[in-house]
Amino acid sequence: MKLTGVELRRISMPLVAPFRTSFGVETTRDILLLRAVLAGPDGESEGWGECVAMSDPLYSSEYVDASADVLRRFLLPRLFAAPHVDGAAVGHLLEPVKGHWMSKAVIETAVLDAELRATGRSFARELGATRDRVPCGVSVGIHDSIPELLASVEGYVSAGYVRIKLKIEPGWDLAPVRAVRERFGDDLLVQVDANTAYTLQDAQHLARLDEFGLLLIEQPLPEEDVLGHASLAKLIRTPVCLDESITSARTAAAAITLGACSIINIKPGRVGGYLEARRIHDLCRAHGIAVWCGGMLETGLGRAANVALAALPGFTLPGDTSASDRYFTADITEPFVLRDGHLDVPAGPGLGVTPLPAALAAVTTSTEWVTA
Ligand code: NPG
Repeated sequence: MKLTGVELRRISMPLVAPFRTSFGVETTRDILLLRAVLAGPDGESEGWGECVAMSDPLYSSEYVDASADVLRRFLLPRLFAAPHVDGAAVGHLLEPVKGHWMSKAVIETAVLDAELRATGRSFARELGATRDRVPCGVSVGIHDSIPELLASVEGYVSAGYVRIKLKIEPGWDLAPVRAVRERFGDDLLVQVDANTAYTLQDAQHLARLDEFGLLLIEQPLPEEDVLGHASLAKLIRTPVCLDESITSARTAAAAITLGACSIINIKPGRVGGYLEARRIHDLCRAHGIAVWCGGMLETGLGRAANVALAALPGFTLPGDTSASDRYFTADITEPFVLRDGHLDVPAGPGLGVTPLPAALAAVTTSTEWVTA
């Protein structure tokens, strides 16, 4: 197939409630969607992808304006110039461009979606999914007070979420975790996520989380501090999980070898796409490292692909794959609905979902058509 054109579409999606992490507050998701059009022997096909980059480079160095720019100027021209493009080829064709994992991921996903739609195959099946529904966790932001946090957690627990992730930062760690344990008991699956907010000097303090029987602590130290995580893992009993530090199967292999983590959060956008995400899954499975699927406040489009990935056999922990209504009052696809703590894995061709035209139009802030 040949890539003939790409639509870059920006949408603005207000969140149902502000989402606060150690690096900032999200109130509206400013999202870049990409629609790829390919021509093949049997005619044209098109596919969609959702870029997970945020407005500001605070989670990682990537941000949405930069993503549109690098796609326009460096990534798409390489693909337009290639005589043959399919999902498996995108990663190789874009390898000379350094970094920009989220931007590479969105075009690879759209090409895969187009290719699979054209041949009637589902994304989940193609990746190697072995389940038709996945258990779901929910990520709970930093709140202004413990009572407000407990009210939020209460709502999610009664909705059926099977695992709670609490965002933490210095000054908001032991007390919220203790309060959630006291209120909901020891059986609730609870984990924490620091988004790089601590240093190795905080090891003794973080060891005080040990008594709460957490599933894991996610990315306590800076992205580049893989050795620091290896040291920390020896000083605390809570299993260390990496997110920001893992940008490829290669960095995952290094982190595992160094003993920096016993669990990995796989976010396809952070590692350049679903095919690299699958390689990390395979690597972790071979090494006995548990994985789970992270989230970046995606719409139904990105969620469909994440849920497909989360259905692979090595995803043994519930992911940040929450239902549409956890994020938005109106999703751009048919909403993902939590049933018995699970989301169904889409089974139709490609991602199995497409944006609903009216819903998409209502949130679109700009569109741009890019060709060779
Ligand atoms: O449910 O999609 C979701 C959000 C899960 O906490 C979540 N994501 O650090 O993992 C993270 C965090 C995040 C959110 C990161 C927004 C970057 C931006």
